[in-house]
Amino acid sequence: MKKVATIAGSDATGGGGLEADLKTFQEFGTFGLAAITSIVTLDPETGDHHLKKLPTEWIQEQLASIFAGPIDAVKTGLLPSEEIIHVAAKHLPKDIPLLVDPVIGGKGTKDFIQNEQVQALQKVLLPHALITTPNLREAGILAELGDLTSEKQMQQAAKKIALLGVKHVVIKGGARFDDKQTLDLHYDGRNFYRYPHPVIATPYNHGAGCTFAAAITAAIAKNYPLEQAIKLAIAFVQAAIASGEKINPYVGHVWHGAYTHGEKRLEYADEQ
Ligand code: PXL
Repeated sequence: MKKVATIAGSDATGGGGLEADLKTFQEFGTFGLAAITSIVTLDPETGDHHLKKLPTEWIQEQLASIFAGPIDAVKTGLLPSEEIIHVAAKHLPKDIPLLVDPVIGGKGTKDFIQNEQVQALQKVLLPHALITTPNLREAGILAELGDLTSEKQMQQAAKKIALLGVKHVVIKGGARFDDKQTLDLHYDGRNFYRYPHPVIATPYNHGAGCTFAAAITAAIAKNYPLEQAIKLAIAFVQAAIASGEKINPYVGHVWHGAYTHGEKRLEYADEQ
């Protein structure tokens, strides 16, 4: 069985972060391992998110545990300090496909990382990555181009990000400049590949970005060619968004099980 590892924050409410990663890895029939960098909690009184970073030594020990055996692909998510980014870069074996999901903020959260951490991602981690999957906003920040408002600007951002050393840039279009139709854009250092698809209208889409990145990582571990991995990840996330669930008064999450279990799901048992 393929082994897939994530180095990410815990989203206590279970939609994004390493919860999304592990659930997605499982759905892909892979074995998931995880190192927790931080914990994101939700204040039930206000809906505010709070971030708690774990001590670097604890992260180091988790990384040593993960890489005690062979791993087929690795994903990084929220790495909330420069020190943590350095530790991750140092302990990641260089011969394993690495996907860097450059988590800067979450939906409805304040930014988790600031300029110094963005610089560390650019200099320390992205040069070792096979793939990075920024959303539109993260792509604008990583490329230092500000808000991206057109496909042309997405292309410019992808080119600038590729200059950091990462081989494939996949920008997640989301619903930021068109609420009906969205575009995921892949740049491999030479050509652009377009993946247009309809936006699914629902407020319950927290965790979509993490899930997309985790799906690509698991597919890469299973030796899917990247184009197939991206197509499969889009279908997987579309199913997850279509089955989104309200989880608390503030937020609703994608359901990571939808693609594989959607039709077989025992709705009746849920109602008991
Ligand atoms: O979806 C971005 C994200 C990533 N990682 C963690 C999160 C979130 C969003 O809330 O909590 C840990």
